[in-house]
Amino acid sequence: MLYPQSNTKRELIELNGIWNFKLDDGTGATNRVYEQQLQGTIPMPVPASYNDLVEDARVRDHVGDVWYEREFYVSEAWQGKRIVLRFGSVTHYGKVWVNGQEVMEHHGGYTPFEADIAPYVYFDRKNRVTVLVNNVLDFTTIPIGELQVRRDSVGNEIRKQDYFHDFFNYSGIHRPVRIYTTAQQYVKDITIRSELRGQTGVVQCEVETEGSSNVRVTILDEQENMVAEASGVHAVLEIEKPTLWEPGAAYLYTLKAEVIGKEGTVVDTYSEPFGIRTVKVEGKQFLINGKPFYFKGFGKHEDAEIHGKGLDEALNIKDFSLLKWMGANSFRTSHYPYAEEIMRLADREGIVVVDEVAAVGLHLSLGAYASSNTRNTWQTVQCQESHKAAIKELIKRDKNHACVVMWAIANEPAGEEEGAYEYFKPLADLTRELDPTRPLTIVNYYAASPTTCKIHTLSDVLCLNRYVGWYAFGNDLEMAGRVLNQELLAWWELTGKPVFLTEFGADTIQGLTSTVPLMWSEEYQCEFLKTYHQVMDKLDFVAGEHVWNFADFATKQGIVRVDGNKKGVFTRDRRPKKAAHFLRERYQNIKDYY
Ligand code: BDP
Repeated sequence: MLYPQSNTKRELIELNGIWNFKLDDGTGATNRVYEQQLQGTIPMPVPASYNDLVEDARVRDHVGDVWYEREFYVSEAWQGKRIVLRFGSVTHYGKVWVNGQEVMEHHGGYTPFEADIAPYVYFDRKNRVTVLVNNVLDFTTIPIGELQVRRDSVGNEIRKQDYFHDFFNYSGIHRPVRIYTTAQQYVKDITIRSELRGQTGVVQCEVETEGSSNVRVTILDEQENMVAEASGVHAVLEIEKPTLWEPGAAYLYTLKAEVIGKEGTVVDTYSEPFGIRTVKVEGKQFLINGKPFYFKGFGKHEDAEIHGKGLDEALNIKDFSLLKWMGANSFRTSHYPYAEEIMRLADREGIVVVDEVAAVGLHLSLGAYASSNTRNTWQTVQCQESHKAAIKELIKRDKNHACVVMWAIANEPAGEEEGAYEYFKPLADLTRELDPTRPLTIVNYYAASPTTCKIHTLSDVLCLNRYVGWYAFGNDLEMAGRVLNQELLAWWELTGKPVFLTEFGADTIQGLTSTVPLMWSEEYQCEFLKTYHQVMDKLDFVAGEHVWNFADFATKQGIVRVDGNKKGVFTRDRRPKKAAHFLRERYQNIKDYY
């Protein structure tokens, strides 16, 4: 799925801005409200989550359908072209009508979808696009959730959305909405894989086209000099002594694919940036360009005041600036695919990314998030098909990003429960088949220990989330250090694979300080991190560390969360806690390659 672009053959317009919005009362779809202009709407920005934008708990906590609508024009000059309407993401389900006619629907809240709307648009008057957005999570969706339905004293139905992950269920049209045009013969998709043979960069390129398979492929360097060219939909191009994409020193080539029509003229063109770099797991090391790379950074969230999970390019630039200020070189897209704009920024800024699908909460017996009746996760969920679709869509979207060095196909699933292997084996096989060039991981929860975990053989890197010193042995960091050390050694002895601490952190209230490290204080967060550092620094099979979390973030309400999760090293408005300064000292002194 190519990112939309405008160029000499393609035009693009943005449909971002203020849309009409209303909550659905449960009857909208059956009453076919999309056939007319919506009545009784309020203004709502796109992209954004709607939850925090109206001073009404019914909006914030709405469960079910909502409606978005706006008008748009298409140029007369577009007649005869494909006119593609594309949503960067709609969380978690979207159905779209143009001028009252259904054009597409999509399940899954974090990947793009599009359709050619040319048959439905008017060229001589205004058009109307109507979107139904639904935020219900159940055991068939990714992530999973459970709908609780009860009646109040007067018999009205009350729906509550329960879910098993620790971030707020923000909903809405979260990413840009665009229309772009192409000719009828066009570039559908491009897959680029690069490797190094001696001093030569070998770039394999597959171009999927519609209408004509007469394709010219050229590679341009950053100065736009042509460095290689070929023709055909399967091309192998060579670049002598290429400049590699390196962490902290990104270099992006551009692959330009041109579709040649009958008369020998170019009918469509698409330019895809890509980097030349290799990744490989070898013994205890994670190699980028053949050198052992050490991950230092964070688990993040797409989360901010007011916007919720809506794309905010200013926030993203700020976050990348903070990552650099910290000396971090990487982050994980915990716990869902992030906006394409973020991935492009990471490519350009040389930040390494572990790319995660939204398979989070697949652990029905997990601590405070467990529902009252404990169930075997794998006998209860029915989401393997959606999970497969989520993996396919993620890889299709992100396969050409140099920044992506590993796929995380789930976060903290119940790896210790019967049925885990049977659930994950086909998913791991699928991931490897779709992308044999990158390692994969299933991020581990402590209950799936070296003695109980049934799925560690499926991961190339053992990514562990650990909270000893917080949820267990809180206020006993000495003991926490010992437990952690023992467990890491046990993993290494069992598997011989690199260990990557993908989460560890302590909730910390900014401004709560103490002379001795008391839990929740800024000092405790520093001491907690120090305990982990001391353990990891003695173990040469540890290939990385991502602190949980980069910044404080919103969660569902509950007795373990005071205004959200406070494990951020930065506050939600991106002010540094003491730990940011402490960690900065460390990260600045750890080299990307060791
Ligand atoms: C881990 C989860 C993460 C939570 C974190 C926490 O992966 O999403 O936010 O714990 O409890 O289990 O802070």
